[in-house]
Amino acid sequence: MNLFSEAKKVIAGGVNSPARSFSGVGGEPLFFKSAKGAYIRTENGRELIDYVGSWGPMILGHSFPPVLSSIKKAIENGLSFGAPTTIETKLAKKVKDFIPSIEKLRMVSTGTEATMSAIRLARGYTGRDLIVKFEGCYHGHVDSLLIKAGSGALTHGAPSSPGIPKSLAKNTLIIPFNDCDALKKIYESYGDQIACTIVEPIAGNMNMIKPIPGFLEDLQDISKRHGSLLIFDEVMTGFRVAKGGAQSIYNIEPDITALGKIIGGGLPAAAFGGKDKIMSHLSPEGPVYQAGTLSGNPIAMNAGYTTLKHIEKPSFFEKLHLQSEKLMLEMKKIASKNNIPFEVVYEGGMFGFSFTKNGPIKNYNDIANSEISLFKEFFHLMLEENIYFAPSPFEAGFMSSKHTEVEIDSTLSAVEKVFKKIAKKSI
Ligand code: KE4
Repeated sequence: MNLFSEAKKVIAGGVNSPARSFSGVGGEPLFFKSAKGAYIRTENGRELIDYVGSWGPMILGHSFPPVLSSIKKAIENGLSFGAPTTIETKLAKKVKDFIPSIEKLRMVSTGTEATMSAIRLARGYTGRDLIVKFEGCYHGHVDSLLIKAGSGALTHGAPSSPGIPKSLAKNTLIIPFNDCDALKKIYESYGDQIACTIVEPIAGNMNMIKPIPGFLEDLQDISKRHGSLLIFDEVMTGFRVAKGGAQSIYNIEPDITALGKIIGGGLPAAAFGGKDKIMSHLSPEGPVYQAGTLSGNPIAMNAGYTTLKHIEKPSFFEKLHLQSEKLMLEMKKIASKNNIPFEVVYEGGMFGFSFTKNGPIKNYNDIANSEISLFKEFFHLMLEENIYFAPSPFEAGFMSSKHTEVEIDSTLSAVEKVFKKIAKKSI
């Protein structure tokens, strides 16, 4: 029985999220049955080394025993009360320890809810309607953020999906990532109408792209000067690139931070938080409404709390960074030995690689103009070697503490084999 055809009979597109559909690489999506540590097992019994990690949450590896036991213990007391529990306070305090710019937070269930609520809060707090986002950054499927660059540069955005009213889209201004001039121009034109700028401080949805020196600092200064809020979407980078997220690496203090993925330890949980003077505008204290039946779900809170407890030692991220560094630099070495155009980026437990002759990617156009077909070929050849990278050239890769020398070395020997095959074909 074909699992995908079965799924397509009852689930739209056969998947509950397009990112897992393999539409970015061709072919049919894999169906998984179980996962442990750095390994994930398909329904038909293949065991793969997993560098997707459920798109980020599995930083301790799959089925991390202390997380599983904290969940088992919590479910004995019930699943959901729709009322406050002490574990929500415990996790919120732990998040504040990790990310000091957060004085108060609000738990939600998905990263989309976190960013959607953060921009509503920014609009409510400033009384302004316009928001600025960057081409290629993804913040979840929020109407105001599923917007692509309009016709000319620096113009009002256009919906990147049907179903989003143009009247809403025009309130979102789009500029290229890492473009400080465009940022200055857009604030010169609209500064006093801009409620917030939202950015992935290290972009992870157009492959992995780091901010160029000065970009985030300019963003912080210009936001402050115009009284608009700076929102860091750290749903992916939070607790991933460093204990304190990207903001701790670049020493920037955003007004609001959105978090997700790792904060739930693999269960549905996310959050947004920032200065108390901003967060106090949220209902029931303030007028900005935001709510959620399963927000702060105690099972998810326990999974998230146990996860953060096991990644809080500085040595955790020092080691994770070395693992990512070894994989990326060795892959680059093998690629150049085979004259394959290949660029790599990495920070903490996150990495990206692309096939391009044009040097490091700095924005969406760079990755869009990279050799996408070569990526697809590489992806499938590596899958044949039982190595599972993200099924899209626009996604990032995720290392876990369970990817030891063994997994990294077998990945690299697979890369040797595959790059040789690709090089031979191109002669
Ligand atoms: P969710 O609503 O999917 O929990 O989070 C949305 C989101 C917000 N912000 C950033 C920076 C994100 O990366 C995401 C979601 N990331 C994608 C992968 N690039 C999740 C995978 C999927 O959509 O299935």
